[in-house]
Amino acid sequence: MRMRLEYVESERAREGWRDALGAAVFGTDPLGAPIPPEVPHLAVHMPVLAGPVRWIERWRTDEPPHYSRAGAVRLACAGALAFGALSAEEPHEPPAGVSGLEAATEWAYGQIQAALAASGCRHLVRIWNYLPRINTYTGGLERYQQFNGARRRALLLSGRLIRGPVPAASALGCGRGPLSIYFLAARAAPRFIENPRQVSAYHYPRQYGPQAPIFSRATLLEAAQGARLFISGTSSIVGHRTLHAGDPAAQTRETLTNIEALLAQAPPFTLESLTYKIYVRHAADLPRVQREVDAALGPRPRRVYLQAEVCRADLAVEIEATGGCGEP
Ligand code: 3EB
Repeated sequence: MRMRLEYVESERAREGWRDALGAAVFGTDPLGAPIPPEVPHLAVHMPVLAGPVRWIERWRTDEPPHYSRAGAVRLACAGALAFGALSAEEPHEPPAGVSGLEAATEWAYGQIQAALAASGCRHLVRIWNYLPRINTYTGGLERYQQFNGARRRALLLSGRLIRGPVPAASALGCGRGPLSIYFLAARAAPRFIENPRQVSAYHYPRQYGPQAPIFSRATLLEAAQGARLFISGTSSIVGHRTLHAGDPAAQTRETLTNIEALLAQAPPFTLESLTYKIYVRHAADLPRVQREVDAALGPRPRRVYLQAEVCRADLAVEIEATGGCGEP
């Protein structure tokens, strides 16, 4: 089975849904995209930079998926792969001792666990997490740190590991809306790749929050048609420290160096062979980020830019990338 990742403008998205596993719509008005209701999808309030009013990120295969629902999770299964999407409102009156975001996160990850069991694709390969006000503190804890604690508790509760074989991930701030999560899962376990330049996220020291974020730096899924590589959101972090605070150009270069270090462990992928999703905290930094990205990647690789809060306040840019999914 082949797998394709594409970014389409909503005006051009009338076609191409018959073999769609799922989609995520990014923009200031993400709700207006023409997506067939059976296809799992999410709307993420996140401005597009240097592009159309909205990007539809669409995952396609070459066989018609089977669509279903497991609890709150909308699922599409094709071959040995599953795509799932769900959103979770934060309760105004959460159970005692947890915040609304923590309650929503624990509930969402419980739903995902149940959906994975139902789908037969037990192995989480890649997961995207979008939540509003990610850098805001409530009750003395940043919302990203609240999310980290709740994600960790939910994974432990469902009997999953919290280091080693954990999915590649992204976690970013969106403008508003519920906690929104989509994921790719597989019947077979992927390979889990760490970055020799970086402390594994699940081993970050406590100065970044009482509970560490749980994700692998990348996962690699082998298939008869070739491997697919899923690189987590990557930033200007070396060891566990942020480098080049206040210098978005240098942060972009460091981030790309981090991605190259990962690629060295995942042949035959190269910087040129990937598709990129680039999150820029301040729109005003876009030209500086673009200049570095263009210099490193050249004209060929597909890339989209979004404006988003990144999970450390001193990070100006974060880059995720995917390989082996139908790039040029
Ligand atoms: C970092 O390297 C940057 O919490 O799921 C990147 C990718 C980041 C995923 C997550 C966070 C997450 O720590 C932040």
